[in-house]
Parts: sequence; C-alpha cells; structure tokens
Amino acid sequence: MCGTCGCADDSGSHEHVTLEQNVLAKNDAIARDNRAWLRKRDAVALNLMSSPGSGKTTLLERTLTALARSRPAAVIEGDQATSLDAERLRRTGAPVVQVNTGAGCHLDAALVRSALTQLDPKTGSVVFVENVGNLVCPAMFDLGEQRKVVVISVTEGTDKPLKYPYMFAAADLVVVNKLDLLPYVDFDLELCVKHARSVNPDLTLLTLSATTGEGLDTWLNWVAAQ
Ligand SMILES: Nc1nc2c(ncn2[C@@H]2O[C@H](COP(=O)(O)OP(=O)(O)O)[C@@H](O)[C@H]2O)c(=O)[nH]1
Ligand SMILES: [Mg+2]
Repeated sequence: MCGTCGCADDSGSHEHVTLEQNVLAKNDAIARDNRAWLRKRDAVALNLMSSPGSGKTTLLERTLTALARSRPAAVIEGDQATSLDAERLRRTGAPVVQVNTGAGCHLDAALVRSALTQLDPKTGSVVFVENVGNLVCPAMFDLGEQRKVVVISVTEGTDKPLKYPYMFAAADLVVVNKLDLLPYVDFDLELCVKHARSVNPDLTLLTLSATTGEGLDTWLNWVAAQ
C-alpha cells in the first residue's frame, strides 16, 4: 500500500492486500450509491484525470463556456490544496465545489458523495470531476462516474501509456492536449496512440488544443453523447 492513499502495491504482504481490498470494496459500494444518486437526477459524471498541468482546467473552462447555453454543467474540483482551479472555473458561471485532499493523492467515492450533496446539481447536469493530478492513484478509485477521461499533453512524452498502464487501461477516453505545441516537441502522436491501444484496445482517443480550440468540437460532441 502507498502510505498516503492506500493505492496498490503489488509487492505488498498478505495484510496489505487484504487492507487494500477492504478499502476498495468500501469505496466501490459508495461509488454504486453515487451512480444511483446521479441516475435519479438524470445526471452524468465524467472523471478527468491526468498529470499535473496537462490542461484539465483549461479544457473545462472552454467546455463550461461552450455548454453554458445548451446543458446544465457543474464541477467537483479536486486538488491537494488551494481553490485556484475552482476560482478559474466559477468565472464561467458554473457551480463548482472545491475538494482539498491534503496529503491524499486522489478523490474517492466518499469525497465525491459529500461534494455532490453540496453541489446539488440540476436535473440533466453533466458533472465534471477534475481529479487530483497524477497518473497513478486516481485510476483505482471508482467515483460513481459514467466515464473516465485521461488527458495527456504532447509535452509529456510518447511513452506515458506504457509507463502508467493502469490509468490507460481504466480510461474510456484519452484526450491528447496541447496539439498546438506538437511542432516544437519530440512527441510521436501515432506511436502514443499505438501504446495506449496496446494497454486498452477499446479506447477512444481524440486530439485537441484547449488553448486554441482546435479539436474542441469533437470533444464537445463526445461529451454530449454521454
Ligand atoms: N500551449 C498550450 N498550453 C496549454 C493547453 N492547455 C493548457 N495549457 C497550459 O498548461 C498549463 C496547465 O494547464 P491547466 O489547465 O492548469 O492544467 P491542469 O493542471 O491539468 O488543470 C497552463 O499554463 C495552461 O495555460 C494547450 O492546449 N496548449
Ligand atoms: Mg487543474
């Protein structure tokens, strides 16, 4: 077990494995309740995960602005500390609840349950969950979301799907962001897609630039389809 979050450690002892199973079983039960809670409101939750700085908040700023006239949207914003991202996102007019995890490196279903109660999203809402930035622990925790979205950016290197296979195996969608920077960095998009599909053949992938807006329509269409 990871000392701070209880995430998986394959080299752990029998006690570690049992404890990990208990933590995850308890989490999964709450996640099922969250899913039912959301279904009753005809709402869907999309869990955005990435390394710090891949562009989750920038993508959400654009997305919330685009959705403002078509569909109610709300955000659960996860960070270890500060409300900086929540403040950025509230400027779009959307309701946002900030969750600070302190030393914790991921959101879990219990944190999302209390954030949902506070957020009280409108019927038919898309609830975006911006998870704490890392490609390890968030992959293990079901939050009751409809879909898991992994954002990577072209500045992070082609090999990330191979180095963090659990995250990419858990994903429904991979968004490759910062496409505007592709001419300036050593990133092989085709190979990265191949790596991602090697750990998860069912993946949907799309490319965009949250800064320029290139590819944003494809993302918005995917969101609308959920
Ligand atoms: N060039 C470029 N920069 C971006 C893009 N998306 C985000 N950024 C920048 O990357 C940095 C981190 O973005 P942020 O949205 O805070 O990432 P987060 O930590 O995943 O929420 C900021 O300086 C953004 O302006 C993009 O598509 N292109
Ligand atoms: Mg952010």
